[in-house]
Amino acid sequence: MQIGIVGLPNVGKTTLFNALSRGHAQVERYPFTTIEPNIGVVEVPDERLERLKELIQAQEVTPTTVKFLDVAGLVKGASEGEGLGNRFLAKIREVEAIVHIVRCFTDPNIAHIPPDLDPIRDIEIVHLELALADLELIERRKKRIEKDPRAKEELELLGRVQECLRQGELPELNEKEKEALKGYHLLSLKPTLYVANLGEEEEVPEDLKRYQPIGICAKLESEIQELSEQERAQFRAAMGIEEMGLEKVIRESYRLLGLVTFFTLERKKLRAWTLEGGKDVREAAGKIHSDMEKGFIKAEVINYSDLIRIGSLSQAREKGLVRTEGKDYRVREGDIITIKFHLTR
Ligand SMILES: Nc1nc2c(ncn2[C@@H]2O[C@H](COP(=O)(O)OP(=O)(O)OP(=O)(O)O)[C@@H](O)[C@H]2O)c(=O)[nH]1
Ligand SMILES: [Mg+2]
Repeated sequence: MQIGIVGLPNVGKTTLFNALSRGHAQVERYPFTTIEPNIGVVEVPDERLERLKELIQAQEVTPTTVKFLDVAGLVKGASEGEGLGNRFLAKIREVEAIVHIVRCFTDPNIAHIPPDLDPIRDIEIVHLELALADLELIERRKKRIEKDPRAKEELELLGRVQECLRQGELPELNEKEKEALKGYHLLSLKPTLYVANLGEEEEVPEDLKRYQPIGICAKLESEIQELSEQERAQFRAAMGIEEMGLEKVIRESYRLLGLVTFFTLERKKLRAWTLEGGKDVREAAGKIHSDMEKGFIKAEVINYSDLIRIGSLSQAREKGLVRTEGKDYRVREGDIITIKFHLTR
């Protein structure tokens, strides 16, 4: 799972990236600091792991992870190769979702292009560049298939998408159409989470709320990540912070992508995994090991909420709450799964 961080130059993309990944990618007060993309593996915070660990006396706990990609800033004209535009756009095509960060903090020492602060305009600049890049791609594809009688449906669909993007709108698509467009990796259609990068004292501006952004202070978040775990806990308690902005970003990305978390427990090793929503338990097995998917026999499943309610695995078994499920069972959020499989050679 890869999530790309996009936005204008110098808005705090790398700062957010570093905070998320506890990394030390270069952050500078001038634009176009990031040239080559930074990739970071981010652990997904999940308080259920702590509770499960206690309850089943796990000795080792491994959270699930998601990859974040931090790329060069986008400017007007990027779709035509302005700035580091092209390179940026090609990288973003590969991601499953976008975190679009918009600058809301004021700091005269940190250049902003364009110079004044206008978050809505900034979002629209990015949208426009993404749409232009998509339109170009659609145009090329249409040319290639326009004489093919079998491609009539595809042509129609592309025409409709094109019309919407030209109007600055997003097309309404049914599942079949979404599927048909998947191979295009259209930037405008990627699920997007907006993040308002605020100054320490600021709130999300009223007019920005239509994008339902998560407000964070990237600089502060990255500084807090530098603290030891203990210091961090103290800081949070003192400030009364229940959930860090970063945790919200990760949680919301999950929701946006329709991802579910499932757990496995093997010889006192507790582990969380990520699965696309709607997938069945055999595909879940494949996340763990391809052999498990190939040789899948059945799965034993109990949901986290049931286990916590009952309080122990053995009692849950006695009460028949640990179910046996076949390959078509659709994995639910928080399922704890044991896969039974045979080795196929
Ligand atoms: N005051 C303030 N400064 C910030 C905040 N977030 C980032 N900055 C500063 O803004 C500057 C740019 O931050 P970066 O994270 O490098 O921005 P970027 O979007 O990755 O920039 P490019 O890679 O050049 O496109 C740095 O000097 C940061 O310290 C914030 O929340 N408040
Ligand atoms: Mg950067």
